[in-house]
Amino acid sequence: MPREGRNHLDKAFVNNQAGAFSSLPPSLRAERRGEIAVLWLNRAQKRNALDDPTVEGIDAFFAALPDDIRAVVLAGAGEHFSAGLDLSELTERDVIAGIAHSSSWHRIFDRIQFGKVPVVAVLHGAVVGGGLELAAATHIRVAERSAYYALPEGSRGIFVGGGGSVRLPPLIGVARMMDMMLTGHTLGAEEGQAIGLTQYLVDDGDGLNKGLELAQKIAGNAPFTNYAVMHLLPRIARSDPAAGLATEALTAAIAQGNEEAKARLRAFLEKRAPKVVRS
Ligand code: 1HE
Repeated sequence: MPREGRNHLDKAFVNNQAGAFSSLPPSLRAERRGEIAVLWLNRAQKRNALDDPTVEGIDAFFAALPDDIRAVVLAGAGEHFSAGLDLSELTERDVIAGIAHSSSWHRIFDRIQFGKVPVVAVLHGAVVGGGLELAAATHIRVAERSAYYALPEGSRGIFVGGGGSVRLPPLIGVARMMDMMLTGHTLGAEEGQAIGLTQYLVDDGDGLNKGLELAQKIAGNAPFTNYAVMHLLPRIARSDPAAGLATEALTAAIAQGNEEAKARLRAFLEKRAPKVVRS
């Protein structure tokens, strides 16, 4: 699909309509696909640079996500996913204002990572600075081959401020992050896929469909399992092993005691549920 066509994909565009999504700034656009919400960074003329209204709009979108939405796809309009922080907003901030700004990104990106439903990011073109930090707060990352990743903070005289120093090392490693920040080294889509930054790599133009397909699968899971994967798995993984195993045992017990789990297990045993298929 031509990139320009992506802005006009869905005639059922429901942004800002009653009962749908929160009111959004023009730099964002939301649409509903059944149980899936698609949130577009919609500021292509500025390469989806993240200015304050956009980041606050992301906050509002995730804060007021309708209860029947089971997964979100996050994508960028135009040629790039996001050029990161809007650099034109930086010049006037003093230290205290800078701390408040970074803290607000932390709160908002936490709302994505530890929110109501899993988020699938579809990445293409530049995924830079705060754009990469935003992608790191999502749960599944799909890259199109055009995607590349950069942390140009070093050359700009700034530092990551959207949680990158916490979320990126587990994905790409401290050494690689240091290299990207110190030398401006960029990672290509294939490299990002090889190191596990993205879970899927697809051809240019196929990212949205792949993201929607994955979101649909996620939406079909038991809500408690999705919750536990989002909220408990990353915390268990970071905890000491004894506490982690105790939390895992509790989580497993809660999950299997759930009526939905019992119904799903019965469906498999009675041959009404699909088998595992090799993907
Ligand atoms: C911007 C921004 C931006 C583009 N803030 N306005 N991020 C960066 O250091 C990346 C800076 N951007 C770029 O390197 C390039 O724009 C791209 C490689 C992403 C795309 O290049 P290209 O040739 O497609 O676009 P362009 O011609 O450079 O930019 C088009 C317009 O977008 C232009 O404005 P115009 O008014 O002249 O048309 C650019 O000024 C504008 N634009 N990127 C503001 N980032 C929480 S801390 C996070 C810290 C960071 O994110 S640091 C990384 C900052």
